[in-house]
Amino acid sequence: MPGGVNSPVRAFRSVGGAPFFTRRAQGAHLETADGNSLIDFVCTWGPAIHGHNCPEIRDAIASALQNGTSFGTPNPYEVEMAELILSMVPSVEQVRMCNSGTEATMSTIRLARGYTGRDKIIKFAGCYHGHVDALLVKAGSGALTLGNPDSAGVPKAVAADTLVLDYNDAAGLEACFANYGSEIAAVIVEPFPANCGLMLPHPDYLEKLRKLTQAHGTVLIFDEVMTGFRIAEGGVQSHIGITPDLTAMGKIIGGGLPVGAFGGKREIMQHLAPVGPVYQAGTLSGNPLAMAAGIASLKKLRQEAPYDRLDTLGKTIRDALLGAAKAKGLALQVPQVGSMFALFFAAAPVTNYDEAVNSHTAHFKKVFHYALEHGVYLPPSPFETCFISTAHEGEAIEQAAEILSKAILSI
Ligand code: KE4
Repeated sequence: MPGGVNSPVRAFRSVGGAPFFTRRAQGAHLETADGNSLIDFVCTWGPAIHGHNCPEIRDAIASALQNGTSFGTPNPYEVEMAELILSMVPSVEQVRMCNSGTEATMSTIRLARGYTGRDKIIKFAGCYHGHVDALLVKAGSGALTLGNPDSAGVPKAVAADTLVLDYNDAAGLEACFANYGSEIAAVIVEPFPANCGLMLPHPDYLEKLRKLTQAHGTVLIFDEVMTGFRIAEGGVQSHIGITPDLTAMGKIIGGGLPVGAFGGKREIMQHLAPVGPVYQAGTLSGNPLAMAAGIASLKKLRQEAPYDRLDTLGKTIRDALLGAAKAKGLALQVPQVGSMFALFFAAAPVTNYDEAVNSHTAHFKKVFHYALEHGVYLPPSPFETCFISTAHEGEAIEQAAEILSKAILSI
């Protein structure tokens, strides 16, 4: 396996050192092949909101397994999943299941282009939407110049239809729409960007984005693969009261099994094959095991509504980190929303990609390794977001707060 991993971030290249291997996961902990137990703040990058090896999810998979692993036909599980998603995310009038967040975002882009007949799209520096060619693009020489590939293998011609703007730059947004408005098929955004640490919108920024897209007939896509069902039952869009046209989803809705989904306005979704001209497909889309796992996860969220509890856990960690940084005289920002938080060693809140990359990443690396040596696993990159599960409640969050405080003091 190239780099010994099946996904690059797992190789610890951003923090140095060699990754550990996990043999088992339970609740808030990973049990490593070296016999260590780690309090996990990666939560398999988001899905494990109920903690690892959640009994309800495990039992749901075991029960579905009695009926086989995959049918390749419509099945009751996918109908129940669709009904659950529609009941939890009001902006979603129709939904299509797929097998990863990447498939979900890729499909929303193609659907928006097919629906509008336009080619250009806008994304934002620092936002990650999976490894979609059209979205592995970095900013051109100027905000109004078309993008350049951000990965080998992405043709310039593909990148050329992607405009990359700065998140939170309302003026840049207005200028771009003034220049290209009628040519822009879609804007895709992580409403709370969580792939370059965690960033929050300036007041009215997302409202401005909604107004401009509405005015120009541009499809507004919220990539809620991470934030969906995590920030609130209805994701960021319900938390801030802004309705996108399409939403990309993933992670939590698979309960740890491979899954993605995208959905939104019926008028747009009706352009999808077999009803409309935009092709999209998948052998294992709506897979009964992944659906059973996701249904159990969503039902548990609906039943427990754990969001206030998760926010309390997030604030416990945030306050411990900020308290230690103050005692140490270190400039630290800990953006935190519910069960998501990040660490930026910076003097002021980080509100865009450039500010994120200019933060003091060497300090993060020291904190990462101190924490790991003392039994706490943070994401192995300063440009990721930490996740908390309900299983962290009690001893795990208290232990982690203490260890992370000591990690800051050890710098
Ligand atoms: P997947 O294709 O990895 O299921 O989802 C892609 C994706 C789409 N949109 C957002 C907002 C995402 O955060 C992701 C994937 N998240 C990363 C973590 N930053 C997954 C970890 C990894 O790549 O190994």
